Amino acid sequence: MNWSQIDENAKTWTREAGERIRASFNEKLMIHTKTSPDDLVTNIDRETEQFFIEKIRNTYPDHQILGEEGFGDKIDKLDGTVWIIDPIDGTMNFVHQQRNFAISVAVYHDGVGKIGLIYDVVHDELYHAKAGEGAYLDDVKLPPLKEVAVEQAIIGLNATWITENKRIDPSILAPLVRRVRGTRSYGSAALEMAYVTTGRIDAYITLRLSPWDFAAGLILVNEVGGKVTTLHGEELNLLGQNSVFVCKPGLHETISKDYLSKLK
Ligand code: 2AM
Ligand code: CA
Ligand code: CA
Ligand code: CA
Repeated sequence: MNWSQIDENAKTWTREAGERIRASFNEKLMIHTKTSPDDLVTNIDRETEQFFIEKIRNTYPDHQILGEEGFGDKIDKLDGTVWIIDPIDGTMNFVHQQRNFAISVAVYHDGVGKIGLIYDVVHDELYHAKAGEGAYLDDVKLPPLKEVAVEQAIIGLNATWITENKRIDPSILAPLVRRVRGTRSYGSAALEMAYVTTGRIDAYITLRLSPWDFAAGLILVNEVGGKVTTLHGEELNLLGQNSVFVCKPGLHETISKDYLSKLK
């Protein structure tokens, strides 16, 4: 398997997809809702996923593709080479703000992460990693993450999770919010994982993501020594939905012990 060639192709196609998305800003968007009024999809999400699928099928007919918008394959195991793609992560931001969204592309082989790309389309910034070779922002290699005290940490967290909701007792994370230096919510899981990779935030906690939301971020964060698990500390399942806890080393253990151990 020529992983350098796959990596080069993945980067080229991702930048090209980004260029098409930037060009679409001048056109009228078609916006639809999916599972709820807040769950949006546009013609550009769909067209971008189809763009990747055509490229991958033409070049690598034996690879499998798992994409959010469903134009890829129905996958129930991770055997062989699998591309996991979120054509636009942060669709609500894309629609409302025309910024704070990303393309997320990951390539796994027999369940092992090989290539992770997160492309901040508007800033033309590509976060990328090849397993075992470190993580980069464009041409700059990112240093290993350093430990930080809870009191000095900024965590990525949506306010939903400290108000009444279906997934977590708000009294578990509220005391953490009071103790940390600050919280942020960017509305793109992929970008939040890229921000943990660069150290702009120290952790990211969320209650329900799908494989395409975290597949690339998981590879990036691992390359700089960060830890990615469910809120219960388990390995993420790339074939289903997960709670996701992304963290600097050390801080992961502290937050797990002091707060997440209270989870049922
Ligand atoms: P998306 O924009 O690709 O749908 C928003 O907080 C983050 O959660 C985004 O990364 C978003 O990805 C993701 N997300 C996952 N499931 C979602 C859902 N059902 N509705 C809205 N956002 C969802
Ligand atoms: Ca979506
Ligand atoms: Ca997503
Ligand atoms: Ca998406």
